[in-house]
Amino acid sequence: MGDLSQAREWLAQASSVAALTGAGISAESGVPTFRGAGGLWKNYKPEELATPDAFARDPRLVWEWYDSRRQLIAKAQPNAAHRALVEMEKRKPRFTLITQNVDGLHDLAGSGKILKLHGDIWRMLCTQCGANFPNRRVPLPKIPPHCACGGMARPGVVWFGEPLPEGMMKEAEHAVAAAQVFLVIGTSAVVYPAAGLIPFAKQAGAKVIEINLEETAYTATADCALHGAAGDWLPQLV
Ligand code: BV8
Ligand code: ZN
Repeated sequence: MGDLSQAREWLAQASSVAALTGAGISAESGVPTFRGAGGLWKNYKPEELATPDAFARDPRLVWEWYDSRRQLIAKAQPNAAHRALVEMEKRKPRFTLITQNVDGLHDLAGSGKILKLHGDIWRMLCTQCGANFPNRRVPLPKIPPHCACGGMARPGVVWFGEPLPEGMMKEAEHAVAAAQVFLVIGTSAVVYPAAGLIPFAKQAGAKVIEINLEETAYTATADCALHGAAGDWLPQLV
């Protein structure tokens, strides 16, 4: 399983590093995780609301959920874990941050190269003209919000059942294949194809270091599993 000193050694020797983050890295910033105890949306499961069908059926309800998340995220600051990854990016010749999160905290922390597998809660897509535009209004003055063309806008995120942005997984796979170390931070590793990057990294020969509060399906195959908070472990790793 290895431990902190082993992980630090692998990381120190690596010239190319990739990292996959999930909701757990933003937990210490006060942003509730998807499946954790403080569950994002009490009455509904994210898998029921974060879908095209839910939006087609009740755009107002889905937008009320996203607006409440935007209001919460707007008050959140990056934490020591986000900042440790910014530091790592500065020190490594090659560093690629791959995130499942849509909260924008990696951008706020100062990360440069970020592959946003699941989109961005601070962007909107027009259902009519297809425009993809930033919108940081909190709270939204009108729900559902509309595009300048008059069309109804949807959140700029990838819902369940929707494909990831074109070429995104290919770019993530290239980064993982080139990495000597693959950090997997704060993800329950249940959402695909994102979670598929973990076995992909193993097969590509990278050392997989998992940092999580709980065991996941990939803890056993990790080269090193650091059990605990990302905000505690990551600064010790850098
Ligand atoms: C697709 C954006 C195909 C929206 C999100 C059956 C089996 C396998 C797969 C499927 C299946 N049925 C359907 C699928 C596919 C589906 C999927 O994987 N479903 C899962 C639920 C089974 N995937 C999809 O639909 C994807 N698309 O497959 O398209 C396709 C191809 C071509 C053409 C058409 C279609 C799209 C998936 C993207 C969904 N969108 N988010 C939004 O945010 O509103 S996913 C959502 O879950 C978030 O992005 C979130 O990040 C992500 C994953 O969750 P985690 O980040 O891991 O968060 P979670 O709460 O689960 O875990 C947090 C972890 O952190 C925990 O382990 C906790 O212990 C730990 N933690 C907590 N605090 C800390 C900590 N760790 C460290 N420190 C701490 N302080
Ligand atoms: Zn439009």
